[in-house]
This record gives sequence, structure tokens and C-alpha cells, in this order.
Amino acid sequence: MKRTIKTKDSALVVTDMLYDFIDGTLACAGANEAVAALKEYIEAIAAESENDEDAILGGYPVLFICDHHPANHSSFKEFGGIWPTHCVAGTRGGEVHKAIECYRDDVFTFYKGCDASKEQYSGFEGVNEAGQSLEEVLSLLEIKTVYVTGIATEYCVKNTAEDIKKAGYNVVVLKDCLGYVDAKGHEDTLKEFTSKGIEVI
Ligand code: VGL
Ligand code: ZN
Repeated sequence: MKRTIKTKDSALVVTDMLYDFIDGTLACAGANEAVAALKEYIEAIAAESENDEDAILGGYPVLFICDHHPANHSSFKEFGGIWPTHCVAGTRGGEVHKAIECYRDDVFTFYKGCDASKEQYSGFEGVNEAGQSLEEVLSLLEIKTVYVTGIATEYCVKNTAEDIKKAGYNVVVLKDCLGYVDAKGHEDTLKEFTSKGIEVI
């Protein structure tokens, strides 16, 4: 991946870099490599800013999206869904990987899938503990370009990146920082991104 230079109106979105998607019940291909690449990417930016280990790296906010399900979520097989139980609120599986956790700030953490009856792949409408959505916070911060990373390419990354693009932002997906369910699905999604005007680097 090319090093991208931060600009004042860019933000980084980290989608579902949570243990269940890395080494847990829904462990995804490429997830460990994606975490390592993301850590390197953030550290390179942090090295240039005075306040490392901070959610705002020299004016470049790091926004986390977290799948955050109740134990009886309708996306789980036992409750009629298609997925194994994952990212249950309060469990290790729902925690952000420790390699990047130091960059997470509560106000910049957006939870989704909290309602048992609704599947929610997109993080765009995820909300922080104060009830603000990612959509709202991107707008308040006057962000123009959003760099998107995370897991899984074909589900949450796809829906999040596309919603952000539809809302009028420039979207850049960092392909080394993605984990996925299926290699072909991953590749097809990257092609779809390009055809929708989402840059993949
Ligand atoms: C996701 C499956 C179920 C994702 C979330 O983050 O891509 N996938 N819940
Ligand atoms: Zn989920």
C-alpha cells in the first residue's frame, strides 16, 4: 500500500477489527495481516504527530466501528440468522484488537447491530455512547475524505464504504488493511468499489 499523506480533512475508519473476526467464531482470512498493516499505517502517521497514542493523530481522527450484538441477536444461527454467535457485547470477541486499541477513543467508537431484531452491516449509522452517529461526527469534523479499513470486506466494509460514498465523501479503501470471508467475494468487492468511484489503494 502506498503511504497516503494525511490532510486536515481526512479521517480513518476502522471497521470491526474485533477478536471474533480475527481469531474467534467468525475468524476471517487475512485478518491478522490486516491488523498488522493497519498498526504500521497508524504508527507511521503517529510518528509525524506530537500526540501519538491518541485518537486524533495530528488532526487525523481514527474512528472505530464495532459490531456489538445482544446474546440473542437475529443474525445468529440459533436465532434464525446465518452467522455463528459473534461480537456479543461485553465479551472478548467484541473487543478491538489490542495492537490498535490504544488509538480508540470512546467518542470515536460507533456501535452497530445493537438491536436484536436488526442486521446492520453498515457502520454509517452506528452510534457512539453519546448517541451520535458516524454520519453526524464525519459531518461535525468537516471531513471530506475517509480512508476505510477493516473486516469483513464483503459485508461491513462494503456497506460502510458505500454509504459514506453515497453521502458525498471521497472514499479510499486500504486493501492491505482488510480481512474477508471469501477470497473471491473480497476481490469482487474491490472491483465493485472501483466501479462505484471508491478508490482502492
Ligand atoms: C459482519 C457478519 C456479521 C462484518 C458483521 O463486520 O462484516 N459480518 N456481522
Ligand atoms: Zn454481526
